[in-house]
Amino acid sequence: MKICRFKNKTDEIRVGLVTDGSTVLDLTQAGITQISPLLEDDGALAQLAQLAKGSLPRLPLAEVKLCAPVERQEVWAAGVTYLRSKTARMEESDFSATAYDKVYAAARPELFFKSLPEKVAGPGEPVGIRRDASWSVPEPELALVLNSRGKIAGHTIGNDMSSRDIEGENLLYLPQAKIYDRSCALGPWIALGTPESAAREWKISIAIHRDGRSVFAGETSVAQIKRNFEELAAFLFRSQVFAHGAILLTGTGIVPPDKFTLRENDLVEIEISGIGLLLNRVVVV
Ligand code: DO4
Ligand code: MG
Repeated sequence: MKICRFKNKTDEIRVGLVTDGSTVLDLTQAGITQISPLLEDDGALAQLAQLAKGSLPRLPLAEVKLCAPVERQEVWAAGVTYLRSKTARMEESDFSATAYDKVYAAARPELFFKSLPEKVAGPGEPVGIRRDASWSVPEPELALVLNSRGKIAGHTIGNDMSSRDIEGENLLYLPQAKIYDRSCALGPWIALGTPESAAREWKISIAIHRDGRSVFAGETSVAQIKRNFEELAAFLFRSQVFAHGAILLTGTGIVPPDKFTLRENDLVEIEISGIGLLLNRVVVV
């Protein structure tokens, strides 16, 4: 079951249920004006199944503007959770290679703050590359949608846009490589209620187009993530309260070749088989 935030013709934000690939059921008409209470409620799936059978207004998906599926949740990210991410980062910086090697094997994962909710780019909105970076890449990642109790209530697609030259120069520059305008995209919606065992069967793929032709494509599988999701969520919630819940990106397993860097106007398409497709164009910020 997939829930989304969308804008109707009068630009009001609404909450919707994506009932098939092409229709949105307007849940706002049933008094559901935010996604967060649904994430808190263990009975949400049953409630939504009931509403899906009712007579709420249905809108064609193609006619609504989807918004990032985040309200007041902070966005965090896990790093070096795939072997591919570890080796790419060790090659990118001899200076920090040991740190990446150690964190991959350590009991405590790498977790870093990624974005305030209001700074997240939604489906169809631009993602940014820094004007002072020379090596910029998208990082296609499965995102866990956690409620205030740290429970995984759903999953969405995340893009952890990164400046590899800045990160590679010195590990202490990581926040600048990771956090800047439009460096985080989420969407197109939240898939609710998928157990980890089923989500681990999903494939993650990325396609980057430039001037109408493909310049990079890659695929990985969620099963390649070294750590389990409960473990990542539990570390995030250690000694920290998230009253509105949190979004946790689970790391990237797809790294373009070293000669590849994003350019303005590139189109980034990220697909996760059990969720959908997130599409964003690149701007220089
Ligand atoms: O340590 C740097 C960031 C790692 C990361 O973002 C990833 O592995 O996805
Ligand atoms: Mg990442």
